[in-house]
Amino acid sequence: MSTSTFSSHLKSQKADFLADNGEGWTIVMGNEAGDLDSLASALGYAWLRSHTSGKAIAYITTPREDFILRAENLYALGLAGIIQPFEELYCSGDPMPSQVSQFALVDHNVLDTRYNTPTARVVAVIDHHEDEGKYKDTADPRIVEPVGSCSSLVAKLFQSSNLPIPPELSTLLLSAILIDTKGLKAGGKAVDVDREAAAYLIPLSHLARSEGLSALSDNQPITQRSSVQSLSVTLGEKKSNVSHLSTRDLLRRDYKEYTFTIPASDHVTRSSKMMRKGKGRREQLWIIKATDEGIAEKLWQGLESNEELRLKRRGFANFGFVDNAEIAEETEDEDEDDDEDSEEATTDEAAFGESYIARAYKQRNANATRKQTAPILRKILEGT
Ligand SMILES: [Mn+2]
Repeated sequence: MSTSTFSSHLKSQKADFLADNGEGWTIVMGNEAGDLDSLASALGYAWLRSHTSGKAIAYITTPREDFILRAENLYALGLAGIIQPFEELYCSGDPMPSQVSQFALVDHNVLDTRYNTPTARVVAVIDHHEDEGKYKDTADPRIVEPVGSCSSLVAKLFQSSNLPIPPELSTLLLSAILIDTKGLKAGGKAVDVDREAAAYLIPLSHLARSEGLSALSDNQPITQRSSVQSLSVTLGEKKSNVSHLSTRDLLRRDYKEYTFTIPASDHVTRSSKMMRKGKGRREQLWIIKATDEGIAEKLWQGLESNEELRLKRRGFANFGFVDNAEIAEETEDEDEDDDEDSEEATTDEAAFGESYIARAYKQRNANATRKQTAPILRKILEGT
C-alpha cells in the first residue's frame, strides 16, 4: 500500500464514520497525554480491528492546539504519510457522534469519565500501565502487560493475526517503541516483547524500503542497525527539543488527570501532578486545596514514607520563589545537596497562596515515572 492510499484510507474511513453517526463503530483511543505510543497504538489497533472484527476508528485525543507540543508525533506521522492530521484523522474537536457506545482502550485501561455514559461499553483493552482490573466481562482482547511500549503489544497482535501490516503503520509503531525504550537500550525499559516487536516491524517498515533491510541479512541484531538507531536518535531529538515551548506548554504537554474516591469522606478529588524531567533528575510538586487538609496530611505521610520514590522535601526558594507571590530572578540551583533545604521547606507550604497547600520534592529515585507514582497515589488516597 502506498503512502497516499494509506492516508486516503484513513480519510475515507473518517467520512464513513461520521456519515454513520458512529452507529456500529468502535472508537479506539489512547490516553489523554497523547504521546506517540498512544497515537500509534490507537491507529494500529483500529486498523487491525477494522480488518478483523468490524468497523473501528482511531480517535486522537490531543486537542488541535496541543498538537504542536509533540514534534516527534508530527514527525512520525509525516513518515507515515499523514501530513495534515486534522483532515486525515478523527481528532478531538471533531464531533463525537451520538450513536457511539463502543470503545477500545489502548495505552490506558480505564475509560475517561467524559465518555463513560450509561450505554458505553469497553470492548477491548491493550495497555502497559498498572491494571485497574476493569471490563473483564466485556473486553476482548484484554491485554495488560508491563512492557516498555504499548505499541509492542499492538505489533504482537498483528504478528499473530497474519494480517499484512501497512509499512506506514509498521513505521509508526516502531517509532513509538524506539521513543519509549530509548532505542531499545539495554538496561532500559525495553523487555523481550519490545525487542521482538521491533524485530518484526523493522523489515516491514519504511526503513526496510530505503535500505533493503531484512531480518536475516547479517549477524548484527536488526534493532542495532544504524538506520534503526538513527531513527531513534531523530525521534529523541524532536522529543527533547522543547526550547520553543513555554512553561505552560510543557505542563500541557504531559498533563494527565486522575480521579480517586477517598473512603470515609465521600469526596471525589482530582489531583493533577506535574513532573519535569531533566538529566537524570526528577522533582514532584503537589498543590492541594487548603480545604482538603485531611487529604494533604494523608498524602504527605504516604509520599514521604514511600520507599520506592524516596522523596526529599525541597524548599520553594530552590525554584525561585522569594515569597508567596513573587518569583525571583533566575537562580542557579544545579547539583543542590540533599540537606541544605530541609529547614526552610517547612515554612513555605503557602507558596501558592492561602487557598492551597503545596510541597515540592526531589525524587531520589529518578527512574520512577508517573507510571509508578499514580498507583502509589491511589494506594495512599483510597487505601487499596
Ligand atoms: Mn505508553
